[in-house]
Amino acid sequence: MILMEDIIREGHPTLRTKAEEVKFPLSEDDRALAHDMLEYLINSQDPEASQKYGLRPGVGLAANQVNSLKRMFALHLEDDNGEQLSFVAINPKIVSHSVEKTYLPSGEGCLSVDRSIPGFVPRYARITVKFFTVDGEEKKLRLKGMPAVAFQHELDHLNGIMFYDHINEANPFDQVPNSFPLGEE
Ligand code: SB7
Ligand code: NI
Repeated sequence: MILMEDIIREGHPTLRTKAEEVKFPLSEDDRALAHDMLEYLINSQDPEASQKYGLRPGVGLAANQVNSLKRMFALHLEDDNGEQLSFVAINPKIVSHSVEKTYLPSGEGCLSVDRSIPGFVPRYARITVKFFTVDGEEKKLRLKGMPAVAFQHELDHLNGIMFYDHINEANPFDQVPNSFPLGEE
C-alpha cells in the first residue's frame, strides 16, 4: 500500500527524469504498482481511509512520484457530467488538442509539493488521448474539464515537468491568451 512517506517530494531527481515506456505484457511488479497507485487515490478520497492512513487527497498519481521511472499514472475523478473516471494509463499520449486553453482559477497543487504555489497553469481545454490499460488494451478518450487538466498534470510528471514550470514567473496571475477559467465554460 502506498503511503505519504512513499511519495517523493520536489528536489528528488526522479521528479525531473523522463520515465520509460512500459513493455507488455506487464511484469508482476508493474501490475502491482498500477494497482497500488489507483488504490492510493481511492483511499485518499475516502474520508475514513484518508484519515486512518494520513493520506493527502489526490485525483492523480504518476509513477515518478513513487520513485519509479515507468510511463504510467492513475487518475480517479468525476467528469463534468458526474461520471466517475478511474483508470491507470500506460504509455499515455495526447494525440490531438484544442487551440483553446483553460486553467484552474485557484491554481494547481501536487502531492510531491509541500507548499502552495500560486498562479495560473495553462492547459489545453480539450484533448484526445491514447493509452494502454494494464491488460494491454488500447484506449482512446476525449477529455475536457478537470479530467483534461489532471491528465496533462500527470503526463507532465512522466516527462519530468512540474506544474509550476508553466506559471508565468513575472506575473503568476497574468491572463492566459485564448483561454477560459475552468468552471466558467
Ligand atoms: C490539480 C491537482 C492535480 C492535477 C491537476 C490539478 C493532481 C494533484 C496530485 N498530484 O500531485 C498528481 O501528480
Ligand atoms: Ni503532481
